Amino acid sequence: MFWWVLAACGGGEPTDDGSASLTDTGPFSGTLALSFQISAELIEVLDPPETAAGTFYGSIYRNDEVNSFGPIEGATALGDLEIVLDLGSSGGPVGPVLVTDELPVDIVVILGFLDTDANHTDYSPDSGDPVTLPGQNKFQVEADAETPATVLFSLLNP
Ligand SMILES: [Ca+2]
Repeated sequence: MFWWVLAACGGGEPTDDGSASLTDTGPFSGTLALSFQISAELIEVLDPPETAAGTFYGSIYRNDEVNSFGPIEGATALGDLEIVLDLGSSGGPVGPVLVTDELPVDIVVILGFLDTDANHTDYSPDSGDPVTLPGQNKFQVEADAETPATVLFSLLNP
């Protein structure tokens, strides 16, 4: 019910099996094992009948391509995420639900939204969709390791 997609414009090169590989990863790379969490307080203010369930649409960026508002102009995602989630009534954390493909050893930021009303048209959140904030979703990718990472929704898109 979920899959991992490398960004088509992420500097990858097609390989024989049709997948893509990062060209600037170098010899050191690692993965993140992603879990997801939303606060119970945020669940309470969701617009009924919406629940903390839906499809998460997001992207992974290098920390130096993100400011406190989001990706900077010209930022290139290391990869995109599309994951069906149900965080229940407690808000989780739920997971790990996905292990990413190899990422460069760097601090990365996961930005995205939970489309609780299943109405996205251009991979953008509309009013009331839970979103992740840059400052709370930075993760260090460790070399040759699968590092646990919990993505937190902490705001409803205004
Ligand atoms: Ca939506």
